[in-house]
Amino acid sequence: MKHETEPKRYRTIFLSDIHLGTRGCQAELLLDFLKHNEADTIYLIGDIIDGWRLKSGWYWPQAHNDVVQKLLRQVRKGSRMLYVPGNHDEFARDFAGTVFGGVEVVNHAYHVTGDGKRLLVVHGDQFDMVVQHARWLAWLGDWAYSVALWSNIWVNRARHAMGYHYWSLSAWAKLKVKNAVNFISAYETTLAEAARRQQADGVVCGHIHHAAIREMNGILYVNTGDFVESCTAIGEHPDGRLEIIHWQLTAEQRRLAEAAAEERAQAVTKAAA
Ligand SMILES: [Mn+2]
Repeated sequence: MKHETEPKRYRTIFLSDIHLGTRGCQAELLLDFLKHNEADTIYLIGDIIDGWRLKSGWYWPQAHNDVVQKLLRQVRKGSRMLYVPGNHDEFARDFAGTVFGGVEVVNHAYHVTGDGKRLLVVHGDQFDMVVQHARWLAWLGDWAYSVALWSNIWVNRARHAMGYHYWSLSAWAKLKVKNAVNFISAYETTLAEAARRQQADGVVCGHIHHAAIREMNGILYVNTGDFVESCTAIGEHPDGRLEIIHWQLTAEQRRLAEAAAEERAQAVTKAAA
């Protein structure tokens, strides 16, 4: 793997969808990543700890502790860390506006890049409903769009309260829609549109476990990917240039990741049935 060298220093690192507390989490690879990469600012963009999965059975090996310790060590060493919760760690949304061990918890953030671009930072699950009803909402306009955003949160809170798993449109669409590309592109369009509505130059999000950096009608769309299936992060260089960082999986790790993804897909099918 990587050689023992000084860690690489980025202006910013964006990470999401780590899913600590699940067997799918690539904690060892993430530890390796954190050992070799540092940043002035680190954004944790949701689904960092999988509270949904932990509720149905405690799984917390030492490596998952080590990830938390390693992240907090970066804070002690002077990194600014912002935690933007997602749907799997939505318990943390109740703590938005507070600071825990030097980590700022916020529901969304705006990041200004080295070259002055203003980027909306948000996990992205809030837009599942919008993706699903994109055509109607475009026709009905801003009001319906806002209602859909809110109702998605409440629909899932209600499902949670009744003991259902979070109903994930992304996972559902990946299963039901033969052409997952359609779903991904609808999600990307929706998130870029959300950034435009906020007068931002772009968006950095996660949620669909699909890393990307692309320009869409003048809006920059950035997705961090995940540390379950693809093991990717986004790094920002001092001049504002963004790159997808791929941290390699071994064959065995890939096998485990695929098994975990399959298990997750089955859980979603059950929940959606
Ligand atoms: Mn998510």
